[in-house]
Amino acid sequence: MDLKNQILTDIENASSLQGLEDVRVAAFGKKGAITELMKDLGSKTPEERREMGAAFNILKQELTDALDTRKQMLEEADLTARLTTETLDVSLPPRPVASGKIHPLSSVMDQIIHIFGGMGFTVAEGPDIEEDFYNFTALNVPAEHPAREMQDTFYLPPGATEQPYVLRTHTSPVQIRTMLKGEPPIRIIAPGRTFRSDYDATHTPMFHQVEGIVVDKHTHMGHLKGCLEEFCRLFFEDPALKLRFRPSYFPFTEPSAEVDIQWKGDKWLEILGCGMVHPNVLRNCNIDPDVYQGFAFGMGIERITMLKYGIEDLRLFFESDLRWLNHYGFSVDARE
Ligand code: 2NL
Repeated sequence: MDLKNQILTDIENASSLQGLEDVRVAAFGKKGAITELMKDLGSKTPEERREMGAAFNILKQELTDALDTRKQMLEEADLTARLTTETLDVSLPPRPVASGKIHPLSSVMDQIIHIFGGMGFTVAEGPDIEEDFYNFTALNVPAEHPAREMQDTFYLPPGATEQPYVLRTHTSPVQIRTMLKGEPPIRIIAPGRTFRSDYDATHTPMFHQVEGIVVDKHTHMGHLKGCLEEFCRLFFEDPALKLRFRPSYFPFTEPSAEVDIQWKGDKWLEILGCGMVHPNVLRNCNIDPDVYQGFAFGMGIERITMLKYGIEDLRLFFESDLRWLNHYGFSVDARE
């Protein structure tokens, strides 16, 4: 009993978790006082063993409970001490760490939104999976047009509806939806993913586009030229950049043009397509072409990203190669 009281006193007096652990080891460790007593049990008669064994179990339980109680108390005291002394300055800047990079396409998308935002455009979005109507029919693309061919367009397996679903081949359907929903004046850009069944050195089945549209009562070709010239000069960071408008054809614009920029003095490079919104497209969106006119344009984001940053291989955009991303990616801080 002396031993028991001694241990209980030691437990009570332990002032730290380590001190308490020392008391436990002194009692229950390999060479502990209680362990040694238990060893003696082997030399006793069976009756003595039974009696003493039962007493030991009670003793053991009592000491274990005392140890647990004291341990909990010391842990709580420890925590309270830490909470009152330790402080954390949440206003400190983060330590510089090796951080991730912004993908060049993400950066260019942000730049495009920023530039057109400055001209009063807002961003519109729509689904990647589109109805044939929004992707082709409303855009004045005739039923027999080659763009609708299975080889070029990803058609989804036919479902319960008559309308076939497609992966949008351009972001124009976003603009169709915007026109059907609202009233002019309209001034939006539609950046996003687009899909075409094509894969070689200059085509990937998924790519990015930004289209834009302006519809108002007196919108004309001069607005189109001024807007695109402003965009190209800001995007390529050259206030004297020369543009060339070449006549072209799209089913959804009339007249249509392709725009080239003068590159490194002598070369002309095509960078976008544009035109005045075809009256049929306006009509399909319940806009009266005798009252309203619009201009629209579309460009490939991969292409202008490659031009601006001298990226040679299109396919590497989508390989998720960390060395490539580290080289061409943008630091979060340096991002526009
Ligand atoms: C290109 C050419 C273009 C449009 C896209 C458009 C959209 C509506 C109405 C009329 Cl809703 N036009 N979009 C117009 C001309 C050209 O894209 O080369 N894209 C990569």
